[in-house]
Amino acid sequence: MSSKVVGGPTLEQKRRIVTAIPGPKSVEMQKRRVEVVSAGVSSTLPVYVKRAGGGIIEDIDGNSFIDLASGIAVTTVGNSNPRVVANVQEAVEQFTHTCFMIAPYESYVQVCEALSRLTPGKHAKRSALFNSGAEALENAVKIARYFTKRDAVVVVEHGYHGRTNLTMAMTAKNMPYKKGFGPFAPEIYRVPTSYPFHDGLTGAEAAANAISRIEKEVGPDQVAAIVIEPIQGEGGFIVPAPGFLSALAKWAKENGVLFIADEVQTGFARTGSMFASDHEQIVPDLITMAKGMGGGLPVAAVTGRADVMDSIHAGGLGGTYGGNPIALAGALGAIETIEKDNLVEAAKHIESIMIPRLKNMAKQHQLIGDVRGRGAMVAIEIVKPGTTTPDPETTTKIVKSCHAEGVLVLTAGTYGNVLRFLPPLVISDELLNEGLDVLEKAIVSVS
Ligand code: PLZ
Repeated sequence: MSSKVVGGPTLEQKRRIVTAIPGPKSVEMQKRRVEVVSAGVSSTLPVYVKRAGGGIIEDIDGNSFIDLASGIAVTTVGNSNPRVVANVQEAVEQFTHTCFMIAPYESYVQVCEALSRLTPGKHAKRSALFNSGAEALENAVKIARYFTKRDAVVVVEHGYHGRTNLTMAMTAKNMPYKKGFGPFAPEIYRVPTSYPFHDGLTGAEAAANAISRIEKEVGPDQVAAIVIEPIQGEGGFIVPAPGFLSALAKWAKENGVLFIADEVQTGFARTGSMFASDHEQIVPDLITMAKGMGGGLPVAAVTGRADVMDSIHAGGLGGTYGGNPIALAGALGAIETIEKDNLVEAAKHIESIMIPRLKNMAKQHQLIGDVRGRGAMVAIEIVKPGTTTPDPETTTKIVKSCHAEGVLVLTAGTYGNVLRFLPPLVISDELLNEGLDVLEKAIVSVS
């Protein structure tokens, strides 16, 4: 990589398609890739990235895409954000690794201080740092089981929590996450969620269904924790009906069950508040975080009640790389940017542009069954016109058309019919609107 190549905010903020997608250089690269990279690892848009920043990703053929994905809700502060870059450069020259379990360093403490301050609730908290979302979930479950001396873990329909053995068991969807990869970890119980577009229930009704299932089929005194995404991500950007989460949290408290909010995708300003739990004044016992936390570097955390987190014997939590100093330098840059540049407001602003425009499109195009989301975590559900029947084929067509026109969008959902938008919070209004123009054209072309 040439040292002259700069991405980040200096990258021209302009969509530009100069070749077929993928372009000839990416096609060449793809030929090399299939000879060495496992076929089990796939890419949504097989254009090879040269640089990225702001709301743009530029590929090796010179095409520039509007980024409505943020590497799956990771580059919330923008790619190569200046504070992230400066912190990482400084840290990498000081030391690359000592292992916090061997010889500790300040950035780990600083990040945990920030997590205590930013996560919901004013109670005493402690944190432990890890490398990935799935690893944070694994540890949250370990901690909950240890503290409660109970085994059962309750998750919900359409939930996503990762690809390790335990988190595959916690994840709902078979393809592509689970098929053939079992047997899965035991003592995971899946109960109904709140999915207003499909179940038509109030939050209280949906919670009553879930709680009844737990009480009848699992037994409250067997349950260590309920683990739930406050807005379900991979499952289709499902915003639960108001009151659903708070009813579950209340039931958990009354039954000695820990309420664990998986904020891996929703955390760090993404939804127009620092954490999605804040929208319903939920104070989880434990929170799992990753993605947006690191500004693009791999770092994850579990933060929670001090009595729970400190119940673990010394040495019970850890890992060689957990809280790696380079990743933490990135995290400190990302957190500082979110706070100083008020990215919570930026996410609300993105919502104020996207939701009305998408609702307007839904009025004109019956294949948009639902428009939902909060902040810069927004989605539309594609259905057979006038019904709630999922239409994954049309969804794929829309996505392909957007990609060919230089707009990177992702799908989600158990039925593969949700188009989701996760722009970096630093995207300009112009690029965001242009991305939506391209989307609208794609929808018209398949209507
Ligand atoms: N919990 C809520 O969204 C990761 C998965 C992409 P890791 N979501 C993106 C894919 O296909 O693997 C996620 C999440 C929630 C946990 C995770 C897992 O986080 O960092 O991917 O392990």
